[in-house]
Amino acid sequence: MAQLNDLPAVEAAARKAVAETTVTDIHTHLFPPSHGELLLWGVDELLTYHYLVAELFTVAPRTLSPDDFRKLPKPRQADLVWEHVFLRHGALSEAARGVVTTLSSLGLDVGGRNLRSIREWFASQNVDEYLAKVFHLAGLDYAVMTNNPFLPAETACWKLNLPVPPCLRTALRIDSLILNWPAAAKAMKAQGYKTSARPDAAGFKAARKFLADWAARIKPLYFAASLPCEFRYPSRDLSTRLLDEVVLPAAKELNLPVALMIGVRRQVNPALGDGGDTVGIADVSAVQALCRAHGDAKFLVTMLSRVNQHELCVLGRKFGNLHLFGCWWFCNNPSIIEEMTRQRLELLGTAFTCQHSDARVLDQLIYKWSHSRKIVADVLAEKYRDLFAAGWRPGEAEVRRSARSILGGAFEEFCAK
Ligand code: FIX
Ligand code: ZN
Repeated sequence: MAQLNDLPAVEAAARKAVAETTVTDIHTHLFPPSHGELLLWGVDELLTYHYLVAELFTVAPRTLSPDDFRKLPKPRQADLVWEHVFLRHGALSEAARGVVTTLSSLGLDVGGRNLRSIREWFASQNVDEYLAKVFHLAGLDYAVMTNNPFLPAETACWKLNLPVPPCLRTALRIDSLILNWPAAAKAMKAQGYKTSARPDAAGFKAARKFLADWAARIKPLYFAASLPCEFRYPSRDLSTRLLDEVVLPAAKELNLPVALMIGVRRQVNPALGDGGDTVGIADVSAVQALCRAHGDAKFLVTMLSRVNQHELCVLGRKFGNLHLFGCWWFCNNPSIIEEMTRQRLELLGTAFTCQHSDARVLDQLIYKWSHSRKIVADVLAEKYRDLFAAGWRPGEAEVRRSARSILGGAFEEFCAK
C-alpha cells in the first residue's frame, strides 16, 4: 500500500476522496418518473420548495396571504419566490443558494436572472434522461425513496407495477401506523385487511401482514417513520405497543432496519403547508430504551434538533444495533453539517452516514450533495491532518475507504449485518 508521506498529500487525498466517492442517498422524497406527478422536478418545483415558500412569507408584502399564494398556478408561485427571495432579498439562505448552485451546475446562466429562458430549458428536458443526468452530476449510485403504503395516490402506482429505475430504491413509510392507528387501520381496511379503529391483537396481526405484503411488493431497504419531539419510549401511549407488537416484530421477521427521524413539531403554522413544521428538543433516552429493549432489531436514527446531536452521537457508540445518519432538515445547513460531521468522526470514527439529501425535487440532489461534499471534505481533511500529525501514515485507498464509509458504505454494512 503506497503511503501518503506528507501533510498536503494527505489532505488532498481526503478532499479528492470525498469529491469522487459515489454517494448512496439514504433518504429522499423522490419517485420514479413512471409515477407521474409524484416526482417533482424543474425550476418551478425548485423555487416552490417548502423551505423557500416559508422564507417568502418572512419577506412578502402582507397583502399576499399563503392561501392566495396556494391558489396561484405553480409558475406564478415560483415567480413570487424568485422576485421576493432572490431578486429583492439576495438569495443568501442555504435553500436559495441551492437553487443557484443547481442551475449553474446545469450550465444555465443564473447570473442573467432570466427566469423565462431558464424555464424554456427545463421544458425541453425529457424526464428519464434528466433523471440520469442529475444522478450523474450528483455522483450517486442510488437514492432511497419514501414510499407510503397508506396514501392511495402512491399505492395506486405500485399496484400498476410501473417501471422503477435501479437508481431508486424503496423505504416503507409508516408514520401513521405508529402515531395514528385509527387512520392507519382505515387505510389498511380499504386495502382488504381486517383492521378496525380499536387497536386489538387481531388488528395488530393484520397490520404485521400488511407490512409483510408491502415489503414483498416493493422490497424496501428499511421501514421509516418521523416522530414528534414529544415521542417517548416506553410510554403508556399506543405508539409503544405499536412499535413493540407490530412494527418491530415485522421488521425483525424481514431483517429490515427501522429508521426513526425524531424531533419534528408538525404544523405550527398550517397555512404554510409542508413549510409549517418546526423543530423541538426530543428525548434521546427513548432511542436508548428502544435499542436495549430490542437488541435484535436495527435502528437507523436521525434527530432534528441541534441540541440532541451530542447526546445521540454518544449513544451511537453504545449500541451496535444503532446507526446514525444525516443532518436532517433544519440541521442541513453548512454550519451545522460541519459541527455534526466533526463530532461524529471524533466519537464514532466512520461508523455513521454523514448526510442524506431529503430531496423533494429531483434537481435538488445536485446542490444538496455538492454543498455537503465540500463541508465533509474539509472536515475529513482536518481529521486526517491531525491523524498524520500524530504519526499515522494512511494510504490513498484507506482514505477512500473512509470517505465511502460515511457516504453510504457504513449504511450498507449496517443493513447487511
Ligand atoms: O418527515 C420527513 O421525511 C421530512 O424530511 C419531511 O417531512 C420534511 O418536510 C422535509 O422535506 C425535510 O427536508
Ligand atoms: Zn424526509
